[in-house]
Amino acid sequence: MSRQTGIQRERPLPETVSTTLEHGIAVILLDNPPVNALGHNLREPLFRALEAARADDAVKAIVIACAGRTFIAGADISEFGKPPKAPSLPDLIDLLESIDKPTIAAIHGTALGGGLELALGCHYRIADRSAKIGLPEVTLGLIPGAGGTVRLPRLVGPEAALGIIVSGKPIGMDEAFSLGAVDRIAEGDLKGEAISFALEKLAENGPHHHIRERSGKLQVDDAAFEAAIRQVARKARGLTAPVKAAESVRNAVTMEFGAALAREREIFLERVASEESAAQRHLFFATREAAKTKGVGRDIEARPIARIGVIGAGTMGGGIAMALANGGIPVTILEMNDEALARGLHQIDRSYAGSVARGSISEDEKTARLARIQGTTRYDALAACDLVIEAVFENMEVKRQVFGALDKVLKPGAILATNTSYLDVNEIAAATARPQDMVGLHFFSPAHVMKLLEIVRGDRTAPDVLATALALARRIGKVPVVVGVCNGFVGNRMLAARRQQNEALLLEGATPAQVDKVFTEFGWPMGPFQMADLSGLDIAWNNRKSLGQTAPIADELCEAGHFGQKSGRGFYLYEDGGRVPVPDPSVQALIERKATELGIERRSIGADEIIERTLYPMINEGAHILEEGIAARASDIDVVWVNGYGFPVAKGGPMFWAERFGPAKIVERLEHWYTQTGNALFKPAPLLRQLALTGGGFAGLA
Ligand code: 3H9
Repeated sequence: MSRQTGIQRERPLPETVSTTLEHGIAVILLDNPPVNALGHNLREPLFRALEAARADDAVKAIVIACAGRTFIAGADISEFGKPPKAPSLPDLIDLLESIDKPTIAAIHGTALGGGLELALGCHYRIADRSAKIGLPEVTLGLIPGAGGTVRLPRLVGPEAALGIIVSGKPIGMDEAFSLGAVDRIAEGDLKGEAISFALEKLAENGPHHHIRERSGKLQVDDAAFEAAIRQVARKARGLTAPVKAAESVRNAVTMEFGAALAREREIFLERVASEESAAQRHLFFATREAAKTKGVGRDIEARPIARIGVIGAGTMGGGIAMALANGGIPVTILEMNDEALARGLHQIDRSYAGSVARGSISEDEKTARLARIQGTTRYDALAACDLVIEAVFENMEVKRQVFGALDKVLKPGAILATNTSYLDVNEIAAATARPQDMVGLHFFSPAHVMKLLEIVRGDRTAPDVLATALALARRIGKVPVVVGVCNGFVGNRMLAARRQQNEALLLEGATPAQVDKVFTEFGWPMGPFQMADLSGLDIAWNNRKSLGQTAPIADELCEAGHFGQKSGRGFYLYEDGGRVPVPDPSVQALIERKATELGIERRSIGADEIIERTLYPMINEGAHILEEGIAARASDIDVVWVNGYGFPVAKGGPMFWAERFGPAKIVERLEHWYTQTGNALFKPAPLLRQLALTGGGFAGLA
């Protein structure tokens, strides 16, 4: 029998929270779609429901459960940075901890961030076998702010808590149960089992301890724990949140409960106000927005994809095949002849063997992934594929031939995709009788590692083809951004603008090490010359030759056999086959000689100038891309750069950074360089000018 509690009858609760009473157990059900985020609209009625249940003598125990697809996925991220509204999440947890009746969180889906913290305010946790729990706050530039860093160590031990908190990665139920984070795994009806669990606990007649009263697990091996904390700082890559989160976990061990909690709150509020967190929160929403595309609503159904063909088993084709196989999709990979095919398959095998050796996958997983990849040298073997991705040489004629051949063998409705990184997708589509089925799928190398997938929408690409590409990206764990057709699309087009001044800076007085240092100090993982050495100078050289372009310094380096890391010399010297770049006097001599030959007088170049001549043109190009509608939103550009090119996460992407840094300052310096050089690269884009005048953000202009 279930009945509404008396208190609820007197004053009906808002829709997000309802309470029912079953066998003396109050089940407080939260229903705040889509993910039960703990916004004020949920906190306030939940507070009242808990107070009511605490006061109601008919209530012997309390179960907190959620409707919909998941338990609480955390605080409502969109509320951060706005004036706080009571009750806060810590208020709610304080209230929970004032309740002596057994309180039980019934978890399904994902209990994340504030959701898990609320569950840690309960005496007990029961969870569905498929549930996950975690504290992902560091991925938003935050630390848990409602007791996560203080309570979790008491529940699972400081070392395990540290790992969960600084990685931000959710854990599954086997691990959660063995650590003691959940008390029971439900195998069937979660709500029913939670009520039975509550009745069991009542029958045991207590005592029921809140986590704040438990300290048995707080002992640590000091040296090992401190070493683990130092390791966090080393791996943080310039991000503050993981370091601060680790500090807070240490406080949980060294400070008394209340003091540690108060300090956690202080750090949390500092983090909420930080630029780093603003940038990461921006990226959270930007990533989700990027997956939404005009004309591709929920009503557009994706085409079914059971097998995918990949043309070309080189670095790119092999990487794409692995990305698909890793996502569980059977792949047929086509090469021109048996020898090239064997070479490609061998490379895939070696790459997986490397993953096994590093411990990132098991031998069984390697076998399973390899079993999903079949090789062929015959186009008709692709007849059963639902999608074929071409990853052959970047030459329009070659591509047109490939798609002409595919057109003949593929079934109606199969999708044709090109991995071209700059060619005109519309022109390739014109080589087929089905341009509506054609799309660009631009993966980034190494394709099985890099998260970004630029989905290039041709003039005639059908909406359900785009829906399929978006669904595929999700299935294989990529971050998709839909872009329009232009040379280089979003990423490579802006990269070309960023690169244009590199050699000029060297000729005018900078050194490769100086330029690279400015980049790494900005937060990039490496600078452009280290990057060139890593990817191989010969590749760009061949590209230049095929396009009739030259680069005075890089061309001569290549002629002298400086191909980068692989040859031990590039813009830098790499001693004993190592990867540490050492400035090379012979390269410096070459730069100086070239400057003299070209009549350029060398001078001292500062960090600001390097930023102004590399980063600003790239932002300017981003503004042109927006003007032309190649990207739908400035935030899409940010998603491209963070996921495909290593733009520092802490700065939120080039367009977000530009908005925060000051468009007026950027326009002023672009104008300066335009006047100095007459180079169109520096001519401020009208949209950027407009932003400089009006302030606000790119989104407001659109
Ligand atoms: C925190 O808790 C701080 C506390 O320690 C302290 C507080 C004092 N807020 O991802 P999806 C939206 S920090 C607001 O596509 P999925 C999302 O934007 C928080 N909105 O679904 C999207 O909206 P739309 C710690 C949120 O099934 C829609 O929900 N928690 C939030 O692929 C669907 O999202 C986290 O960091 C939120 N918290 O994945 C968890 N979460 O449809 C963040 C989602 O308009 N969330 N939205 O585009 C996630 O990781 C995933 O959303 C989840 C579901 C795994 C839950």
